Amino acid sequence: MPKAALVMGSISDFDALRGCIDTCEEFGVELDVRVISAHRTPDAAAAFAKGARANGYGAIICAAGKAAHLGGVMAAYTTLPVIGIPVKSSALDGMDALLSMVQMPPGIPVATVAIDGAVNAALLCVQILAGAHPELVEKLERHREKLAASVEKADRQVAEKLGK
Ligand code: RP5
Repeated sequence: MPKAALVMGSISDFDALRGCIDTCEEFGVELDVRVISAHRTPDAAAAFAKGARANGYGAIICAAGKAAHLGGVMAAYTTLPVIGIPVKSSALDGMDALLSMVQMPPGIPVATVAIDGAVNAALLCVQILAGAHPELVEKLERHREKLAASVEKADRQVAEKLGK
């Protein structure tokens, strides 16, 4: 079974991450969900990242707010792909977390999604895992078809509203 980790910096991030958890479940990805802080439990963050590949994860999703260093710290300790979710948990509405995550120095990338972009983080994770788990490719294609169908439905609804 494809397996990934979702690590958040604080339990206060949890509600913003529901979409990530639900989407991974929808695709049949085993997701281990943890709270580990780059600042408050730095040794645990390093140990988790160092052991992640041996523990069977295909990617690590890191969610954090404010000075969001969790993704960068995890990425420094593993060659697994790290996906960052900047969480809107500050007076700066998540811009601080976005810039902390996305502005990584060359050599240590963090694939950063939008502020509170939990669903896209999960989809990107599934796309990465699909490289080693081809059964996910078909699920991704069906998901895209559903997206297209919902846009086409909305298009018809707008036409009806306008009496066309
Ligand atoms: C970050 O600081 C966490 O990811 C969270 O978004 C933010 C605030 O944490 P708490 O003070 O609510 O624990 O490290």
